[in-house]
Amino acid sequence: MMGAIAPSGAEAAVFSFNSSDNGLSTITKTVDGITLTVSNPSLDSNFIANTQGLFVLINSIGGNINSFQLSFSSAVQLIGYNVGYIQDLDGNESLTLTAGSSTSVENSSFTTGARNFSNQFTVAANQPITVTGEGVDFLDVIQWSSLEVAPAAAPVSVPEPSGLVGLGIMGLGLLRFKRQIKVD
Ligand SMILES: [Ca+2]
Ligand SMILES: [Ca+2]
Repeated sequence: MMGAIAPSGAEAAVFSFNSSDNGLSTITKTVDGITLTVSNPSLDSNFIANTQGLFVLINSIGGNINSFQLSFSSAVQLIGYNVGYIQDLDGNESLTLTAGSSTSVENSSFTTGARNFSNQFTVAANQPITVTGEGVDFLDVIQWSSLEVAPAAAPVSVPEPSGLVGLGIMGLGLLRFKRQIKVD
């Protein structure tokens, strides 16, 4: 386990993947009060996992895993992951994590061991993160043996004055509606 201290200073939570996750359509794990949900694998609706971790990218006869989703029960900052196993990679693989306007692109080359996310972005509670793999060719495998996040304050969203604008438009709409009633 990495057990690293996150940049924010908060103690990181490490979620481990192993054989117990094999065949599940949705994986849930709770560490330090944070529940991780891993869902929507793009292969027969089920994840594949073994002692070396969760297959996050795989080419197999049954189909490819090249996308799935992550979410957390509270706001977290993505820290890193441990690659438990790789197989037959060609150097064209990437994993892209996307949540709203935040993106982290994990580019080749992949090696086993600990790695920080290239962009350690923060997500809100239950905000889905889509993980999409590219460059999935013959026999390619990337497995995560663990995933590390840190508790975070909810991502700051810039308040927009659109509420007022919306009210103004609604007001205009009401005026038009009233005028139409008068005309009719
Ligand atoms: Ca490849
Ligand atoms: Ca290959």
